[in-house]
Amino acid sequence: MSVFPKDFLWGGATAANQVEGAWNEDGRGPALTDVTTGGSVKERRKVTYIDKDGNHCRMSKFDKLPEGAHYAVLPECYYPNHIGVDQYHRYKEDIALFAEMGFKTYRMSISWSRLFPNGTEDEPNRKGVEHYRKVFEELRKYNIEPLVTIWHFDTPLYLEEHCGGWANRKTIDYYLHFAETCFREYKGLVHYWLTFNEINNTMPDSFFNPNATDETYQEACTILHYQLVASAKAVQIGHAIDRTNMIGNMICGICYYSLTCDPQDILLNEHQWQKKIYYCGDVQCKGEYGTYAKKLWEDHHVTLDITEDDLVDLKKGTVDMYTFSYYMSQSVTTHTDVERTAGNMSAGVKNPYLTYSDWGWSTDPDGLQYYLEKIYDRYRKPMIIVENGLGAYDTVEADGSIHDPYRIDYYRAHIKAMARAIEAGVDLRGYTTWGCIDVVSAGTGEMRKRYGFIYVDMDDAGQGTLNRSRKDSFYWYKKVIASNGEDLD
Ligand code: BGP
Repeated sequence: MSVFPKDFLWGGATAANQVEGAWNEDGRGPALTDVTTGGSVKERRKVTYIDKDGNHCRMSKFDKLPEGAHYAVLPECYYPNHIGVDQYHRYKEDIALFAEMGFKTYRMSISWSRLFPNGTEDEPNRKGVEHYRKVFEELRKYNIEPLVTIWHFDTPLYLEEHCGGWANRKTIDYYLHFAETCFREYKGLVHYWLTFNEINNTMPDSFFNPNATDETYQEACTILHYQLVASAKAVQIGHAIDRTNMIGNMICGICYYSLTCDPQDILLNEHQWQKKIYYCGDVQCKGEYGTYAKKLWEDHHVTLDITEDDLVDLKKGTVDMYTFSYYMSQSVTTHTDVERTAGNMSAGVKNPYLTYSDWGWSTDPDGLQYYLEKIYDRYRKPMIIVENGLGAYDTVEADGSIHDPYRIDYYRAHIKAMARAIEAGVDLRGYTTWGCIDVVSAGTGEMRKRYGFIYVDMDDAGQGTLNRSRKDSFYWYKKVIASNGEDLD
């Protein structure tokens, strides 16, 4: 007998900006991802703009737009998100492939600027609204439950450039208007919602950078506070519109370890969990900031614009379920004589018990079990793993087949870890693997960092037919779903 509940939500996940393409079609406005170039594990993606003297320039996505400059699509640059994998036009074909694998759910996001091109309009762009309605209806045709992320790293560029983005409290209202439109328009079609993708990853430059300045902390904590309030208010609106809605948070779930048993390392590790994992999770699940948050603000001289109403909203807007992405664990230490790793999102201390991907991400299924057990015990809310997967190079054989045993091994080990966590009492309700179809990498902008069960013929320079084909893992996952997680061979 399978340990997975009989209605377990097996499926896959993507995000609008990484799959849709059609970046300027049918009235869609641009998002920051549309002025972000491709990159690689060694060379970071860049955001492009024209400065006040008319020069074409590039900067890191965490830098601020200089005075007098404006974001711009430059003719000499390639922007992979403009094409994505063309799912905007090929959603029927993709959904048919998901259905062939037996998906019970498909996690996707709604592009904010497809509904509200600038983010500030009163009325939504009907073509955008109708597009997603057709997608949800297509999913329902196959009994695939949509699991929808409202915000997946794609604030409209206009809001970023002209309204101060998330550093401005007013953005909460724009977001809520967008969220409310989604809840109303898709009532009855969608029941599972996530308010913000990887909310704790929004400002990695402070929370993930040990050398961040107080000023960066001030900005990061402000942005996070506004997003946390927006999330809590969205939960309340979503429930008021349809009380059967299951609304979750979404945390970038890295499992942190202390590298040694030096008590200083143990403390450092605990503080790491507080700052990076509990900070948002506690607000979204318990309705208030943890005690350590106040210490963090004090240490970095942060003064937050928290109103009495905010405190009430945070309390009232706790989520129904805890969802998270899980790719890797990371180790921390106060010691300096240690081996380090390099990679996007993963620069840190090397754990000698683990292997690392070509992008420097550790493979650690036990870390997933640990994370599930630890977090479930903390919040006692249903959980869904909404991202997990291995970014790898795939080779297309002469006959068109793609053999990806490394991906199957990765998933097998993680599904076994999920089963152990369920046996230990965790209320795990679903699993959507990341990039069930190859997508543009969020971190590096590459196509060759592939996650999919479905291969997409497209390279890093935008060359390819965009044709879809099934990898070996496609047939394997189909068996896993058909056996409700029992047949992992
Ligand atoms: C998460 C994001 C996804 C996704 C994934 C893999 O942080 O929510 O959008 O892309 O990471 O990361 P990458 O694309 O950098 O391999």
